[in-house]
Amino acid sequence: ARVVLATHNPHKVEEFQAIVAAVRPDLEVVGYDGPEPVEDGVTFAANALIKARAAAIHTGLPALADDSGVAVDVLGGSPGVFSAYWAGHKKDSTANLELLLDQLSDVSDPHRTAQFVSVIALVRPDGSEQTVEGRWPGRLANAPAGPGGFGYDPIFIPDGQPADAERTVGEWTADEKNAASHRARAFVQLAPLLASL
Ligand code: ITT
Repeated sequence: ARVVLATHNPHKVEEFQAIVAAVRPDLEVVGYDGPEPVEDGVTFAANALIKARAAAIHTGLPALADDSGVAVDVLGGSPGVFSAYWAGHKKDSTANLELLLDQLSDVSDPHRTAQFVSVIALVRPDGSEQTVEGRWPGRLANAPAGPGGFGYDPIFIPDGQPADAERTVGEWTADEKNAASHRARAFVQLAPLLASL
């Protein structure tokens, strides 16, 4: 079976290919370079559906789209759906994470909790739609660390690590991230819905 992945973010493409290969190796994921719709939803689910619908209509294939971000508890869930543009209209990951660190400069460790959130939408050519959500709890570091991943990975410390050896996702390998991430947690829930494709 084939699905089109409606994203223009090459890091997401790479992560999806690894996650799908581990969970549904028979599924062929094809890229999408069609027009980018306006993402004006106020929820991850709304934006994921906007992107997946556009790709399903454009290609005639079942389409998947991920809308994701980081939700910081002390900021009431922001940046949330605004994660890609937190520091302005340009998608500048360094500026985004520096602004977020600035905003949290007075917030000490026990209060720096956050979650990565991924909502994946599946839109079939017959118009049927489903969404699943994965959350990855953790907290924000005081300074970026590590060369890996993308976006906010260098400042996100996932829960569940040994206290004396905590690393940001920027310091994790791609395999480690793809086995644990919000995106992987969402995809695991999606896998049964893809059984009929
Ligand atoms: P598409 O809309 O084309 O898929 P995008 O990067 O613009 O690509 P989003 O609108 O969903 O995607 O924005 C997600 C932003 O949230 C992304 O740019 C990162 O800043 C952040 N983000 C999402 N997943 C992340 C991850 O796994 N690691 C670090 N940051 C992440």
